[in-house]
Amino acid sequence: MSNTYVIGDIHGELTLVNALLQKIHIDFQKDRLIFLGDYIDRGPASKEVLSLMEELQQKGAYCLMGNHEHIMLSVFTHANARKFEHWVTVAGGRATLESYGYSPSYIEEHLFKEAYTDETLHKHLRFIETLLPYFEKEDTIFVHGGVDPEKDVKETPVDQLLWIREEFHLNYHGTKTIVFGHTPTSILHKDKNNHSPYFGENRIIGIDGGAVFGGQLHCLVLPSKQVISVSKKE
Ligand SMILES: [Mn+2]
Repeated sequence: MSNTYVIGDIHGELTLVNALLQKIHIDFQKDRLIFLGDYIDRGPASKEVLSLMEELQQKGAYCLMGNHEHIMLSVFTHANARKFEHWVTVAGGRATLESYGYSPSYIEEHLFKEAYTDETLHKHLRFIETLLPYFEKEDTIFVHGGVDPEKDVKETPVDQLLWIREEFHLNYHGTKTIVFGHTPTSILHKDKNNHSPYFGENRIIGIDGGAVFGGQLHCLVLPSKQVISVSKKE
């Protein structure tokens, strides 16, 4: 029997993802491992998490793109100082830059992309370019944010796949199950203390347990729908 293991938003929490991977026993010969994106920003070890993703991708894991990887790629690709500053000061990019060895004061004084030439960082940007916007199976779609309820996933702009929230949560009515991250499940449960995966009646499964905000990091196992979780409180 082969399993599909799906892991949600990591956001630099290397210790948590390592603890979670230790709890599951993946046989890359027959099992499938899927990461839903948001490896970076806010948490302490974005660089290390990206290195781990590269390593696991080489072993056969599917690493999808999150909106945070999309932001990082775009602020390093396009010359827009305001966007760079927004990533660093609002979107959690500061923690990502720190993980590559830049000090808080250096970052404060250098809010533009040209100041960051670290080799590993640029290698990771090339890795981020290879991330898939979604992964579709016969009966399930895996995606960071969600799908446009009125469009075929293949025709949906990447921006929407990575950013969509309520419009998808409330109106999705397709036949395929959608497994997604991006929106902390406490929001979907409307209960700030409930970080467990959200199984919607409209075949949507949200698994971002908000680990970086003190919630949980989940691994959803398919087809059983078993959930394996870790948190910082353990
Ligand atoms: Mn996220």
